[in-house]
Amino acid sequence: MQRLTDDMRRDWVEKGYLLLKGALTRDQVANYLSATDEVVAKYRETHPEAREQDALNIIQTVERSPNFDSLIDHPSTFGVIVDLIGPYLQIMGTVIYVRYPSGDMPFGWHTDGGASLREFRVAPDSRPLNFKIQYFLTDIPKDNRANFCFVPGSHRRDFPEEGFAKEAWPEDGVQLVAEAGDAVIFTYGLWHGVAPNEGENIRRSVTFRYGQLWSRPWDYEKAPPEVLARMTPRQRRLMGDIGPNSAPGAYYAPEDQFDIILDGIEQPPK
Ligand SMILES: O=C(O)CCC(=O)C(=O)O
Repeated sequence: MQRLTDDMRRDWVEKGYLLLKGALTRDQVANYLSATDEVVAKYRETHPEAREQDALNIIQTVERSPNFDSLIDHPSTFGVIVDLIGPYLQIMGTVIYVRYPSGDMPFGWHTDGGASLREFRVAPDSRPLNFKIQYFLTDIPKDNRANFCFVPGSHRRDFPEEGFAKEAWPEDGVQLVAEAGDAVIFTYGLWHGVAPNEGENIRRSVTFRYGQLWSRPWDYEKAPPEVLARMTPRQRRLMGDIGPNSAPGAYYAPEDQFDIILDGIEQPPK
C-alpha cells in the first residue's frame, strides 16, 4: 500500500495537491468507466432536462452503483489518504464528472466549500479539514481537453473577493495533463477549475471527498422524513434538510440559507 512520503508531505503543504500517477490499473479504469457510463445513461433517462452538451456533476455515486464501492478505500490511494487526514475520516460526498467537448470552461475558478470554508486556512502541520481525490477515467493528453486546472500553492493565499471573470486565467494557473488511472488529491482551498474541451473525447472522472468525522457529510445523514415533517423550515435546515437542490454546492451555500436561518435575526458579524 502506497503511504505518504516526506516529499509528498512537503508537496502537500507547499502546493496543496498530490498527483498519484497510475493509481488505477487499466482493468480497473475500464470497469469504473463502464460503471460511470451506465450511471450517466440512467441519469439522462431520469433527467431529460439535462442538455446533451452540458457538463454533468452526478452526486451520490456509491448509491447509484455498487461498482464504485472499491474506490472508498482503494488499496493504492487509501494509505496516502489516511496519512494525510488521519484515522477519524469519512466520505463526505462522491461525484461523477462528465465534460463534453466545448469551447468554454465548464467550471470557472473556485475553491471548494465556497466563501466560508476557504477562510479556514489551517496551519501547515495541521490535519486537513477535508479534501477531494479525483480519479481520471479517460486520458487528458494535452491542454484544453477539459483538464483539471489549478494554481499550485494558492491554498495559502486569499482567493480574490470578486472571483475571476469567465475564462480569466490566474497567474501561475496550470492545466493538469493526466492519463486514465491517475488520481489527484487536492485541498479545498486550492484555486481550481476546468479547462475547455477542444478535443473530441468526453472527459470522465470520479471524485471522492473525505473529511474529518466531526464535520457534516455531503451526501447523507439527515433526520428521517417523519422527524423533519414536524419541524419549522429553520429546524429542518439545522437538521440537515437543504431543500430540493441536491447539487454539492447547495450543501454549503443553499440559496435561501440567509432567509431560513436568519428569519427575524440580525445578520451576525463576519
Ligand atoms: O475536474 C473537474 O472536472 C472538476 C473539478 C472541480 O472543479 C471540483 O472538483 O470542484
